[in-house]
Amino acid sequence: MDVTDLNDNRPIFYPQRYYAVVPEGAGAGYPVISVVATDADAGDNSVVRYSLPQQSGAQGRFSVNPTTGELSVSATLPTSVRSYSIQVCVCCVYTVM
Ligand SMILES: [Ca+2]
Repeated sequence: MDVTDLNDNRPIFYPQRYYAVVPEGAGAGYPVISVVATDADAGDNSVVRYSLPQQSGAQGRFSVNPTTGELSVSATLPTSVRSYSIQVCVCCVYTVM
């Protein structure tokens, strides 16, 4: 009998909030922080992808690497804005069957 892992766990961020300081004038490609979500499933069922939803607050100035979770600056930040609150989404690649 084969016991197959079901994709029954959603990935979760830990910690749920990250804080990072970006120096003024940081340009495109500046690595801000890496976020990590873990998924309790095994193998392919634990593969996650990161994304920035439209309402993430990133305002086109940040991007996230879908596979590594690295958030980086994608457009030079204006010095007038002192802080950003950005929401990163994580999803499991394989959906529950
Ligand atoms: Ca999963």
